[in-house]
Amino acid sequence: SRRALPLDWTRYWTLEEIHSWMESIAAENSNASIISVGTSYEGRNILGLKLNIGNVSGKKQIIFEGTIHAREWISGATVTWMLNELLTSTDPEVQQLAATYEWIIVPVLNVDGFVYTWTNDRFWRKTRRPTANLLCRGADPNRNWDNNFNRGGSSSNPCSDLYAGDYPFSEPETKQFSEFIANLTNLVGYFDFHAYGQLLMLPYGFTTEILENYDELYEIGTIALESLSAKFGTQYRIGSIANIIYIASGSSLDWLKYEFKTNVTYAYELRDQGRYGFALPADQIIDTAIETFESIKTILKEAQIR
Ligand code: ING
Ligand code: ZN
Repeated sequence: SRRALPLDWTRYWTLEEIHSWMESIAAENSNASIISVGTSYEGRNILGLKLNIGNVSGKKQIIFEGTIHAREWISGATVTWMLNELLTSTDPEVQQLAATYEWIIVPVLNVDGFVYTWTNDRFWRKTRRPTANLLCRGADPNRNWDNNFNRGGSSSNPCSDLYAGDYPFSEPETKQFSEFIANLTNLVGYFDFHAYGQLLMLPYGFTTEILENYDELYEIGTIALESLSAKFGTQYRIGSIANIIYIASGSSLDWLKYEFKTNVTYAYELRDQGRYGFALPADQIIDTAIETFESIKTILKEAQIR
């Protein structure tokens, strides 16, 4: 029996609501299908939605990764809003954008952690897999990727929020998502959503060195932040992870850039700047999503012409 579906973004949705909402989209829309990234440590499905208008093969693919960190609820809320916008917008520009790419959208990657933030600890960050320390569970899924693993900005202590994990890809969520990504044939863009701090971040986290197409991504990102702030005046800063926030090794963004050579790679620290932090009130979801989507539209417009 189908439950009543959430119809708006005036409150945060549970994992069940997010998943059943995606399932109903896939059931009602021939251009959308459910993708299963895999199964979490606690046995939950990690679900995403693939949107391919016209079901054209060979389209360039773009990933939105949401909620790799459990407590960053605005991440999944922003990602679901943007998915809905791509599906339902009447703006010809958005409709054209939606049709240009194949969208791979995973609102909640860290499903176990996310459920735990609803049931036990609103500020849980990590996965929920047991570690060598009986008292402490979970690895930081954004330090667990197989690229410069545990070489700065992470911890070997299982009780730390930055625990890199027992070994690279020790967590089923990161392992299966990386395998899913490695099987994609046309990936051109990767967007990763965190909170909070209002930053637009580029690779790398493991080094402060400026590499590959940093200058191009910086230039595009700077223009994108103008369209972001044009909506509601929200101010962001841009820079590489290691330079603008801190050294962080083993992240998904570094892996995508370094191992997978994805051209357009950005990570967001969404609203706010610390007033509410992870507990961003739900009445800011829609404006956060609107301004974020403005910046993404600009990035894809600018990146295409280069
Ligand atoms: N911030 C991110 C973190 O994992 C980040 C910053 C993003 C680092 C992308 C590396 C790559 O620490 C939060 N708030 O989680
Ligand atoms: Zn995060």
